[in-house]
Amino acid sequence: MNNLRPLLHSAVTVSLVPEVRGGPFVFWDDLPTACASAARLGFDAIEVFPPSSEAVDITRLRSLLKENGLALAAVGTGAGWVKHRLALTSPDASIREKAKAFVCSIIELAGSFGAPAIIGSMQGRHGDGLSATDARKYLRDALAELGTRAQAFNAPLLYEPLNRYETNLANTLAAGVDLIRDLPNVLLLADLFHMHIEEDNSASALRAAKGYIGHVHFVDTNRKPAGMGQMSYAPIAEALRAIGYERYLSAEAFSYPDAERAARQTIETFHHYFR
Ligand code: LER
Ligand code: MN
Repeated sequence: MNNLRPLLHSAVTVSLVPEVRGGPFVFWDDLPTACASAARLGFDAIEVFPPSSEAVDITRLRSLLKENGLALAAVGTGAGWVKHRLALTSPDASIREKAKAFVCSIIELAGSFGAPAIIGSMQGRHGDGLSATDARKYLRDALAELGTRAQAFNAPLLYEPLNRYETNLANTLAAGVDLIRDLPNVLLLADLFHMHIEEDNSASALRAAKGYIGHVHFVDTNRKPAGMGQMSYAPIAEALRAIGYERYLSAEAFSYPDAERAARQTIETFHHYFR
């Protein structure tokens, strides 16, 4: 690779889960169309949100990526929660085991492309009889085990702090660092939407989390595509440059006003601030 290689890479989400329709994913249902559009607009990769690992035909995905010159940036595990109500911090040990098995199968799917799996809503929350201490222990134990599993694929496991309406385990990057600091092969996913709700200053939070960020969800303050809300991208771009971040900015945003225009808006903002 020469010096002209861009340091940051663009990705766009594709949901294959009808149950989350209306959620923050740019492309929906149709992997071939999503890959063709992503490639035509100049994205480097796609991020896939599948219903399960078995629902994805690895050979077909591999050829689709190859045909379109795309990489796989990451794979989400949230369907484990949305479809099966599994969580890594369930008070029920058998549900925790099923949650780990679900994530593990996604780690293997993503890992066969050298890509990371994402723990977002599968982290769950404390309350309803589960103490914050026990929830934190369950989550850290699960992340340690799953991070070790991901090591075999030379990919990190991504843990995503979420805003207060989605979890009470870690809402900020600092809380995320505190949770994962000593865990094997676990990095943070910095979602700019959640950060805008929870951080005092998103750029400062990114700088303080130097060395711990493995992925970024690239989106605006209102969860519309980057550039359609009030986000100040210049200080965020500067912070990511300052901490030497060289991974993906992945568009996890509403398909607004439609998939094609959401993707186009995202890539324009990406080129403006990050390349
Ligand atoms: C997933 O990446 C995310 O950001 C969450 O809001 C999903 O619940
Ligand atoms: Mn996210």
